[in-house]
Amino acid sequence: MEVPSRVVAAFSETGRYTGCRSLGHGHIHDTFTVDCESSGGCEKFVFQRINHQVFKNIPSLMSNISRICRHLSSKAVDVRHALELLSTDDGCPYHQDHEGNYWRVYRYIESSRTVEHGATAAEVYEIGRSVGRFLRNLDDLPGEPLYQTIPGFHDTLARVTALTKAVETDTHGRVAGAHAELDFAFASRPIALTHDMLLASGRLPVRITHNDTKLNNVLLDQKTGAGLCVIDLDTCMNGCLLHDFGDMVRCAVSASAEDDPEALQPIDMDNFSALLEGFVVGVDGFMTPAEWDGLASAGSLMTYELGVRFLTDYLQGDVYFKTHYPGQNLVRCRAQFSVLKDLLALEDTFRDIVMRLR
Ligand code: GN1
Ligand code: MG
Repeated sequence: MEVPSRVVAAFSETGRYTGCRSLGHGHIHDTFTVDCESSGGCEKFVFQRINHQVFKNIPSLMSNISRICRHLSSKAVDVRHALELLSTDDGCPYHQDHEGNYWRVYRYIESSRTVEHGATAAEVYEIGRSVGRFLRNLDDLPGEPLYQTIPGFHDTLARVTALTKAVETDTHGRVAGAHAELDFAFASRPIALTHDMLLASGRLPVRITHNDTKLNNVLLDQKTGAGLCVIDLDTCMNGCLLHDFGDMVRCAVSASAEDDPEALQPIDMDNFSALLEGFVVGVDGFMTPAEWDGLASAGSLMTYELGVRFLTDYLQGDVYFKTHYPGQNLVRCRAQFSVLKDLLALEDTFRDIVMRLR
């Protein structure tokens, strides 16, 4: 698939379309880099066809993202520290093509790279610092609260309820082949309950959070490795800081790919420490005591939640996450649960590391 030239033409600022490649490994949208030529020379843009099954209200979604980009760029000390969203000629931050698809465009951030898995301590430090800075910079976003793009996105208990429903309906006859994973998922429900009680206690502040902080959603400088910019802003909305920290822990401490059928790599404690140090520098003093208390178990929570989501999608016939082979969502679930077992066994050690830094 390519970006149709009529779509590129809708954003006339880009110039004349000369080439296109697919970009990244996202599970939701279709992403491309597009080369264009204008009197100013050649320039690269990132075009995304937005998944409007997942994000149903595109105008509200894109209004969130425009506000966030403008706010972050007003604070950025370097143009590469904030995404620049382009508008169509009539000033709209997205374009709907004749097939009903929605498209948006960012200026490509030059000399940047992402890490998929197997990150070094230096890389996770920079990723932690970038996400911390991102949260801090969004703390004073002016205006109305952001639109909730996916309500209940990190309501882990509701995710477990959705799994229960998927088991009851068993629309694809897959429950029989997933007993071990289902038993583990339901036996681990206290992880979700504990966090739910903490949230309900009101001790955790509601902040603007990113909600999808896997490693490859942070761009690093190709040469220096410095953290540049947090991308993939669709799920930015009111949330809990621990979800952002926890999702980074999930990816930073295991060298395995998200669908590694073995996922036997040992948990990397140095990466946990580096991630935490970077994050603490980035948020620069704004964490509350309850947030500090939750850091050690945040990785388990997010790993559990994602395992449950992959398992639910597997049972429902792979309708949400893109898959590249049959059974991939079950393999992803197993990999998450394998990492989760290791994380749970190490929570006291994580707690000691957090205490030392605190
Ligand atoms: C999806 O779009 P992408 O690939 O960055 C998902 C995240 C999951 C992640 C797992 C909107 O993120 O919640 O953690 O896959 N995003 C959405 O790889 O559901
Ligand atoms: Mg992404």
